[in-house]
Amino acid sequence: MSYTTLLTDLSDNVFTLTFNRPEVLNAFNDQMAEEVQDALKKAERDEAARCLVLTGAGKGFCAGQDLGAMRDRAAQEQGGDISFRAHLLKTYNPIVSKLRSLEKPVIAQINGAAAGAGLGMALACDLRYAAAGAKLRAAFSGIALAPDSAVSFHLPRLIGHARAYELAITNQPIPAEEALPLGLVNQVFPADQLASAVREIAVKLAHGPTKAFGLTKRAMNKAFSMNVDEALDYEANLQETAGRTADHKEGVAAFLEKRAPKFTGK
Ligand code: T3D
Repeated sequence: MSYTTLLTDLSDNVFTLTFNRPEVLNAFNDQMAEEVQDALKKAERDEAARCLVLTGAGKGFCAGQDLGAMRDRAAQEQGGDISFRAHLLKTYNPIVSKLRSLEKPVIAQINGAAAGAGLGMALACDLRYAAAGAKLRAAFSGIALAPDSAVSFHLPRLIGHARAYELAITNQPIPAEEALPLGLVNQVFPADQLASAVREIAVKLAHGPTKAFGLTKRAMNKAFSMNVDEALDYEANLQETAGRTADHKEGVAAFLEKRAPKFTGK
């Protein structure tokens, strides 16, 4: 599949996916939703892709659903009533699920506004690095919608119910500098240094023990729905897998030989 709404790049074991509809701050139309799903499947399958970076072309990260496309969709339906549920099931839901289940570190490089489903994409990533001045905004209530794209799942887990609910219903924009102490982003960089700073982090992660990173993600995903004894048991199972990787053997050997490990992701 060739892409018209995305740019993709694989180099140094880092797979970069750039939303590329800058004239609308990279808002999603259906084409982009389909292309993102395809690109994520490729990145998941490709062993050379050991860390993913999601970012936006131009001055936005992603402004969520393209509202022009939404209006056109409504106009095409008889009586103007569209099925939001059906649309979410074929667009944002599979993307968010894939970002969470993909067993490689996924970074959101938030270069500018992240709103609505665009905020959902950022929150579904494992790590968020933002440009100073970039704004995060729930946006849904601005058009009288409730949160989707797992914003109602991730936001309260990251910042607690009261703050999450407040952000959702006031639609107040949160600048990256305020998002940092809230725990919504991992780090903020000057806008002109964001891409190089994230690249450095991503390349380092891409040369780490990929399987162990993936199992760590699996454990933490699962821990949301387990008690401590279940979590302990689940960890023991995952360690059985991690302990049998070549990277584990290399990590122990490197430590004992007082040298840096060379992880291959195997
Ligand atoms: O089934 C379903 O589809 C339901 C799914 C819903 C998922 C959702 O994502 S709902 C939420 C949809 N998103 C929004 O409501 C956000 C709308 N945008 C904004 O609130 C603001 O644009 C931002 C806060 C994101 C950024 O503000 P600012 O001041 O930096 O930029 P701007 O000037 O508003 O936007 C720049 C351009 O992008 C502008 O176009 P123009 O005037 O230069 O030609 C603007 O119209 C366009 N744009 C921004 N967001 C969207 C958009 N065009 C279409 N759709 C957008 N979402």
